[in-house]
Amino acid sequence: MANNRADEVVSAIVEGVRHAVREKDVTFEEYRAGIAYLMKIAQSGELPLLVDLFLNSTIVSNINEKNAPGVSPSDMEGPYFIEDVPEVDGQLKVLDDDRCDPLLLRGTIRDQDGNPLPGATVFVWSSTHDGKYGGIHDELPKDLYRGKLTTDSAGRYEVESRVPVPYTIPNTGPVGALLEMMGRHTWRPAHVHYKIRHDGFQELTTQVYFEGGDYVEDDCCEGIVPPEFVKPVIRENGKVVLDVDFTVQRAVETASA
Ligand code: MBD
Ligand code: FE
Repeated sequence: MANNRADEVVSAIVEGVRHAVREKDVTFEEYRAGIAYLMKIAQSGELPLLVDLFLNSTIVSNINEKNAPGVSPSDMEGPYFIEDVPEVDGQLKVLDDDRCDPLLLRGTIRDQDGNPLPGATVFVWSSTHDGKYGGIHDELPKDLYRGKLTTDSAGRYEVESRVPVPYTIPNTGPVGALLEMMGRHTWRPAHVHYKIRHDGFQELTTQVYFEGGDYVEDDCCEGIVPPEFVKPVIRENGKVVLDVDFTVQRAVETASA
């Protein structure tokens, strides 16, 4: 059976590309070079990076436009989320030689009415100081700066990691070559990724940043950077504390006959 949605979306994408080809009078040589580039991207494994770089923030804007009042803003998932990660309790695995300060991630997950949500799942992940993600790059272990937490009876989560730093997205492959050709940099601000799940609620994927940090306002991924998730650097007993509460939205009931 024909899929109307597929036809609608793909036709609109093709129309958008056609518009660009006409407007920029793209030559046949450029068109062939574009195809060769896409082949190279696919072979390099950087296809998710390329697409997220240009489009993840647009998907996120669509989501945020539909948020009910008070619901936390979404931000890019990025290419490095891993579903299958161990449950952690209190401490994420960090690199032995990590000279960054300890970072305490903590906060409360709530519904739209402010009720705390016990038993919610909170995925957190962040990169090494040189922009590598556990389970993705350089055969780093999957649970390096990455884990899955469950909120306690008061809807709270808490785990220790390390303060992330700004870093360049992978820039030695075809994505880096393209950005360089375009005269654009490859830096992302320091960030921590979160994904929150709870039965009966919409999944929330977002990121938290540091106030005054480099590239917060000049993200190579044209990030969303929700203002409420740009947090001051607060220290407590030698640890930086990111105290972040999230409000998730009840799932829309699907109409039944
Ligand atoms: C990242 O680490 C990231 O978070 C995003 C959104 C894109 C590329 C690399
Ligand atoms: Fe990231």
